[in-house]
Amino acid sequence: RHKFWETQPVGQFKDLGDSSLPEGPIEPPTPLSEVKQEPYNLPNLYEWITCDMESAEMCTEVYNLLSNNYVEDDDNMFRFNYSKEYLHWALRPPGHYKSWHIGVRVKSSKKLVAFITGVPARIRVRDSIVQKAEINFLCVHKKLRSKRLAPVMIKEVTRRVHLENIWQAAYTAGVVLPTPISSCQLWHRSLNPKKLIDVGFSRLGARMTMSRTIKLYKLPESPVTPGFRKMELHDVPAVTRLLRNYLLQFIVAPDLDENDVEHWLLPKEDVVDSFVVESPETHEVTDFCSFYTLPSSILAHPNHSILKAAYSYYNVSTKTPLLQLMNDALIVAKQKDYDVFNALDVMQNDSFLKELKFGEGDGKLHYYLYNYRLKHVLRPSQLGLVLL
Ligand code: NHW
Ligand code: EN5
Repeated sequence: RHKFWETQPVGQFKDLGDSSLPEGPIEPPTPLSEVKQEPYNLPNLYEWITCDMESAEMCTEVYNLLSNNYVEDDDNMFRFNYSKEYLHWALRPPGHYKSWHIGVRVKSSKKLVAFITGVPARIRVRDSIVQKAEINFLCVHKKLRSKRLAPVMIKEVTRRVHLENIWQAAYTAGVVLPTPISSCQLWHRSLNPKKLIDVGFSRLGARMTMSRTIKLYKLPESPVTPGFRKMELHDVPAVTRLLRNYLLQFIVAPDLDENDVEHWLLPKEDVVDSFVVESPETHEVTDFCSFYTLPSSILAHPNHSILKAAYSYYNVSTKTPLLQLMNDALIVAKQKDYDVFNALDVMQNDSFLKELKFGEGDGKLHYYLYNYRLKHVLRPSQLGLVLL
């Protein structure tokens, strides 16, 4: 069934429910001298490149490949359109390796036709901190699909991760592979219902008119929580403390230090937005919320070409009820002209999704670990990790 994945150190379907298998790494690390030193072979027409994401030209080539060939919904109506600024941010966290930004070109024309990336990160699984790569942006040009290029790309990124003495990875996908550590549901909160309906992202509910729908999703003009403001550089220590403490309750979560928080959560225009609640009395930071910006191209619509979507990222409430904090996040997203606010049912998100009028989407997101076995599949609420 899975000719490639059956050969890899990942949980296999046949082992699901076999709790005699130990939790932890599936294979031990090998000495670095035993890691293959040369790249895997590509079909003869193609060559490997390492993508210098500092170069504006390279960034544009990657952007063009992804904006034309990356993930679409089941009905091919929308395609993710990660911006160049977003890619630059996503691929250059503290300690990133240029060698993990991998492209494939056609030798003759130099055209970029495939891509895969890794970035380093630490993850906590129960009590163990594990160094890992987060793998993302696997993409093969539409005209080169089903030629078994993806397994070569995956083996090559694995090799380059191994060369840095890292032996685990995490990734998410909309498709089911051997085997998810958790399967999450995507939820959507309409901010601009008229446009969403016009472009086919959502439908007018039964017995609903457009004006009743617009009224249903109406939000206040500005956040209601006193002390709600944009996160600033001097908030990094407080946000790191809040977040580290909050994430302890989940079985799988990132292990973030102040450098990570500065990179991943300090606001970057049209890439990541973060807000804190600073108590007007004590000036303590008590709560935090964030979302990232991932527009989608609207394929084949006469009047609209871009859907502006915010994706819930990390949120921590200690004083402000989570429901109110997330309502304020919806309000600022609406102020900033997003069309829709998306969220997974991970962490404590279940507690606000229905009340804040999110609806279930038609897409799922499956989470995976490479070379790390868990005894049981996790409920989304046991997962404290959001990948880009
Ligand atoms: S998920 C988004 C992936 N990208 C897209 O969906 C974009 C549109 N699609 C494409 O570009 C986020 C192609 O369809 C792709 C497959 C390239 C997806 N993950 O070349 P073949 C990520 O980036 C398996 C993993 O003929 P293709 C996460 C498939 O099951 N495997 O197919 C990436 C089959 O194997 P099997 C996937 O359609 C995580 C084989 O590929 C997959 O031309 C990567 C078929 O290959 C997916 N999303 O190209 C893993 N989709 O065994 C990282 C298909 O079933 C692992 N396949 O026969 C960790 C590595 C690091 C370890 C470090 C220690
Ligand atoms: C790697 N980091 O399927 C990520 N999107 O629901 C790669 N559906 O937008 C993997 N089909 O339900 C990503 N509208 C996996 C996701 C791939 C993209 C995807 C889904 C997620 C999506 C929309 C549009 C569907 C169009 C037809 C959807 C309904 C919204 C409605 C709003 C009002 C209340 C009810 C729900």
